[in-house]
Amino acid sequence: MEKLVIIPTYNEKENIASIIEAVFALQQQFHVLIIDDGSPDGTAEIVKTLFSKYPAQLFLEERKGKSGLGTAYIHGFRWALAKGYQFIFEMDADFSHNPADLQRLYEACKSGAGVAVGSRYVKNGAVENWPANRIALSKGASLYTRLITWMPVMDPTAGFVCYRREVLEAINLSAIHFVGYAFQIEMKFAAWKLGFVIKEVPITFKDRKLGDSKMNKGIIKEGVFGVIKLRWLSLFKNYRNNVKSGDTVNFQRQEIILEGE
Ligand SMILES: Nc1nc2c(ncn2[C@@H]2O[C@H](COP(=O)(O)OP(=O)(O)OP(=O)(O)O)[C@@H](O)[C@H]2O)c(=O)[nH]1
Ligand SMILES: [Mg+2]
Repeated sequence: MEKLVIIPTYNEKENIASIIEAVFALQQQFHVLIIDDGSPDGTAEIVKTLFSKYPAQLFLEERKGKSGLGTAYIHGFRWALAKGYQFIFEMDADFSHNPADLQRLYEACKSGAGVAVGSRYVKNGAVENWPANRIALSKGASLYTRLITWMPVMDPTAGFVCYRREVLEAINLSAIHFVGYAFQIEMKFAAWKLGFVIKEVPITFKDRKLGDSKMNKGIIKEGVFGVIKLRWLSLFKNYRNNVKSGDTVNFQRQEIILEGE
């Protein structure tokens, strides 16, 4: 199996079983890894009840306490690389991302992109049911990130992403600084700085219907200062060299870029 969808969870008991079923109902075959941070609502227990139905496709990593989305994904990336997956996806548990779009992200990476981003802010992308203040915050964050970093990505905070394994191998995951929205920005920034092709695939993002948002002021603050920090590090501290892993993946990277041209 080559495709793994990583879903980080914290108190998602209303969504977790149906999001897992929705991925396994797709025509393309995906494996699913849930990274649960000791959700007090019993999310992990619900995942375990599905093990007997999907013994070879469903996996769970349990961490002790809520440690943030970024570190959950880093944990998942390491797990995925160790198991040999070729295409590694990020997706939320709350149905903001439509599982059917996983196939379109996969196609984009398969046809040459190093990173495929499910994007709200390209032509044919959309946001449904979000209050005006959330849209303003999200669009403002995208504009702000582009102005400061010059990274050519219209939806830099997007959390619906497919990475080719070569991209995750090329990044020194221990050097990633951030855990919230800034984590999503930094992963794309690192991939871009290392020369990978990032392709945006239009998606319709829907507000969660069930469960509570984990968005907070700390996450926004990290984003505001994090973007400036990334720019600073890349201007004066050789960000690219620091975020590059020591592995000999340069050859593979060039191969992907050529494919994407
Ligand atoms: N493992 C883990 N998962 C988390 C943590 N924080 C959030 N998540 C999960 O990450 C995904 C995105 O979190 P959300 O609360 O939906 O954040 P958001 O999409 O930015 O905000 P909303 O649009 O308001 O829902 C969901 O699947 C959450 O359960 C965390 O600290 N650890
Ligand atoms: Mg959400």
